[in-house]
Amino acid sequence: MKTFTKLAFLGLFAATGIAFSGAAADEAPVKFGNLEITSAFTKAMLPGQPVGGGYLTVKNNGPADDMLVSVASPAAGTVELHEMAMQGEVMRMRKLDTGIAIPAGKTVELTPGGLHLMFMKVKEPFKQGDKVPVTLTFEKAGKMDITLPVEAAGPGGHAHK
Ligand SMILES: [Cu+2]
Repeated sequence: MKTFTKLAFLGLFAATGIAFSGAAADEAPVKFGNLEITSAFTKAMLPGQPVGGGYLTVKNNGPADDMLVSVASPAAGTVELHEMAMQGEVMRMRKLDTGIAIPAGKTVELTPGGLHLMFMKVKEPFKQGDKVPVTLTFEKAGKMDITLPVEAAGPGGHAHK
């Protein structure tokens, strides 16, 4: 039903010549064992900007806790797991060395202003419309490959100085 609707829309857009641009949130969840990934995206970077944030939602449908322990991407020298949090009156980010817990039965969101992936030493600034390949390593589920569509630069991201 959902597929049919989507196809019908695509047909309509094709017929009327309107460009179709899919939002990340509309893309089907990527399932991997008991884990389900949705809303994965990153943002376009300014020229010369060497770092950028990555965002996604992980749902753990299984009976056991898991943990996102590391992330890698051929598009970045390193990828760290970060958290934005208020320290007194200043918003700071913190590197999470042990990883991000994905408790059994819970959904964990990595979003602008909160938990996020941090792409460091990026070779080519991400451009809107690109897809960034990422390998997520979970403590129990193991390695999982996904792609993050690059959305327009804009508010909600964060820049490092
Ligand atoms: Cu960060």
